[in-house]
Amino acid sequence: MRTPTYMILLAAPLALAACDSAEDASQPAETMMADEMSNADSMPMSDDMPMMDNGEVGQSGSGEGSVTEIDEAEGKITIDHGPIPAVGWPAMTMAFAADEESLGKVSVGDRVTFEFRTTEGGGGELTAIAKQ
Ligand SMILES: [Cu+2]
Repeated sequence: MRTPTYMILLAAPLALAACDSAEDASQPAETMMADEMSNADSMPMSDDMPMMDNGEVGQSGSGEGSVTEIDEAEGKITIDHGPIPAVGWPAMTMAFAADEESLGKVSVGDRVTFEFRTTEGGGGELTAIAKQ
């Protein structure tokens, strides 16, 4: 898929400190680096409600946890998951948007590994899930 986000997060402050557009970076790349930069500034690693104000959308992450609830009508799988540093999430129980394929792969109580994309409002959308 895409380049790991943390590489960009680490590179962005250095690139900016080295003074703007010395390189022939394309416009989309510059825009993306600016976005990642502002996210790094506001990354709430230890806030009590980190999912509410982390507005970065489309970041990829992976984690593991236990399925606590499956809502087929709403297309959601709730997972009690461990910390996911790649997106700045602590351990928590949350509902992920899930397509039919993901919904059919797991049951309540399963230990799972999963991959996801962040969505608006600090949510996540599963892109892969499998029983451990
Ligand atoms: Cu979470």
